[in-house]
Amino acid sequence: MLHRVDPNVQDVQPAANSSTGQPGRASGMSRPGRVNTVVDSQLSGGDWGLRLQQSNDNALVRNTTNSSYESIQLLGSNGNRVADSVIDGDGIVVRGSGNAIVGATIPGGGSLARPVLIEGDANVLRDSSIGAPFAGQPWAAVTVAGGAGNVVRDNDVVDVDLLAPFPQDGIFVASVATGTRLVGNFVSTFSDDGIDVESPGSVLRFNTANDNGDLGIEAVGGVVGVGNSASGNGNPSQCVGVTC
Ligand SMILES: [Ca+2]
Ligand SMILES: [Ca+2]
Repeated sequence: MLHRVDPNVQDVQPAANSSTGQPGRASGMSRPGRVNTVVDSQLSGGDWGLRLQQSNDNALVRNTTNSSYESIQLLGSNGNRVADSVIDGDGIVVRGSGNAIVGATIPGGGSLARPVLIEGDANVLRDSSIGAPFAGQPWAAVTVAGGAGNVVRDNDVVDVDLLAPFPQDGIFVASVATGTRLVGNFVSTFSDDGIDVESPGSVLRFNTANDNGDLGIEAVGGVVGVGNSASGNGNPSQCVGVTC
């Protein structure tokens, strides 16, 4: 197992090493302007897999994390890149701005956190595969909970079945999030809506939402929609608030 953590970083905190049970190696002081990288690590167990705390412009690449609470946490951390990683367990939380999550596989199904939870501004989630939230909560697979100008683009967001006991959406944009853009996502088989947008001023372009329990896309007034499509959803309207 490769497990490389830059020795000059204190604020990148890996959880307990899966094979040794020892805390991940992280010591020393981060240096202003230095970009730290965590590459090809496999981390399981612990409360989190990788945590960035007030730490900017780092790269987390090709890691596999599986932890019991938020496998990757970006907390007060900006401009970080999470690429080509498997984020199992309880997914990823982004509390910061200008972060990019690209090429992630996020199976979902954890029980303490959402698969993807985004706060802060101008974060991007793209080219990723996201599965179902924990069946026992009314959660979405991808939640934009706040912030301005976040982008969710070209992702596959697919639940395992329609039978969750709580209404669950594929992508949910909260009313307090401003200027969110959802582009080119494929969303299917969630128990409630494929995409549910509660924030006027959001922009939805070329998304596809099929075979969900209620609507393909549910949007409040003031949402801008272009080129979206929906079919096979339980509600014959297919989409509300945007044209499909
Ligand atoms: Ca909904
Ligand atoms: Ca609904």
